[in-house]
Amino acid sequence: MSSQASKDHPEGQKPPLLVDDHTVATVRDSRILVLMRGLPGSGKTTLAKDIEKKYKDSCRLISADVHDIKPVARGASGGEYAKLDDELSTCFEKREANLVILDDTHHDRERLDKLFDMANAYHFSVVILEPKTPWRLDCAQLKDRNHWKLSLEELKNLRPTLEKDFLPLYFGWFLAKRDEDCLRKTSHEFLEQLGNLKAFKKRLQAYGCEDKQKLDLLKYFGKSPNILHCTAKFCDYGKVLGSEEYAQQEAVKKAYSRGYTLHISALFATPRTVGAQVELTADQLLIWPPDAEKEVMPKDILPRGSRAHITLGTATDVQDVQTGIDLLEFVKLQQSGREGESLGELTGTVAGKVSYYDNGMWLLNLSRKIEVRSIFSGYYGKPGVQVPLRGKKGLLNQCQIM
Ligand code: 2AM
Repeated sequence: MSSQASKDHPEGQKPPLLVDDHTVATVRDSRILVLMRGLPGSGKTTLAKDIEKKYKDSCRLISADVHDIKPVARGASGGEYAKLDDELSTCFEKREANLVILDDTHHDRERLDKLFDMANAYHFSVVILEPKTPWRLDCAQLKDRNHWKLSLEELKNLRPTLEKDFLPLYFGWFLAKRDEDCLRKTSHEFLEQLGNLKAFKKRLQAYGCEDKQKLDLLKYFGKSPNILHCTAKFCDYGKVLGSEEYAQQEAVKKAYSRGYTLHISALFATPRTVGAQVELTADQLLIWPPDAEKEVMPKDILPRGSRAHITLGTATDVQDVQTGIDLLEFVKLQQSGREGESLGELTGTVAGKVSYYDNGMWLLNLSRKIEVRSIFSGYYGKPGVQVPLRGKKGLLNQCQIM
């Protein structure tokens, strides 16, 4: 980092994707769109260039300044973004970089929505970064620092659109692309082996089939989240009570854009969902909301973190949120002393014992935990963006096994 930038962004305030080795390695295997956000002159460009320098060839920096787009308070008509958007979609389409940084004020909600849609379409997760410079909201100082020569009044008009944190639909750990591909493959393997298990074929009624019929579980769980993730806090863009307080927590702020390894101990399928059980580490529990289990099971006392999961697929008309509820049903049964009926073993990447818990609830206790790398961030786009569960053939199958 240049000495000026170092002064502007003291060590403790640099984002993890600049200073944390594990995060840097994870980012390199992810697809991420970084949106720089802040008033003109607040230090976005310095930070963006530092990130570009760190990631070199795997990174692409696209700047609104280069396209001569002046930041104005009212929603831009959009026309001035045509060239920049062309550059951005070409970059996504041609896979020119797996880390794309967009340097703009990003104060306009409509503009952001368009970018979230584009990121979704190309399976990029989004990280919003704001410079932490002491003058970032000080219009008097920004007046002399911004190269657009915006007046004090113009800056004051822009400020309200940028001083509040931008809350996502949910915060969570988003899997690195490479690890996501592996886990999708593992999930297919699980469903294929489970579907072929004699004991499963004998217990198909809960899945709306006659026993001994052939059920294609990959078809049954038709949809999967666009980017596999483990939700930490559902915020509904700030409408959920407590979401603002969650986002303000020091631990959450520190975690944002940081790389984490998630440990998967079991896979499960029910007539509604297929998912992976995640065992959170002490570090990860620091950003796990204390009421996460109570939110969906208010009457029960369940271990903290026991809802942590990755939705792998859902049956027709079932919402993703059901996966965590299904997982907690297993946890509740186990808490009451039910171990499940041991009905077989799976092999290969999904080696482990299969237990049956009635009502079509199957749990695979993995012999060896699966590790997947992820970045803690937010999902800011529209709800319900999904992809078909049956993915491309020939995905990598090299998940790291503990
Ligand atoms: P999931 O984490 O169980 O897969 C958008 O709906 C995302 O937020 C989904 O990933 C969903 O499920 C998660 N989510 C968590 N809590 C939710 C809630 N109370 N309502 C809706 N979705 C929720």
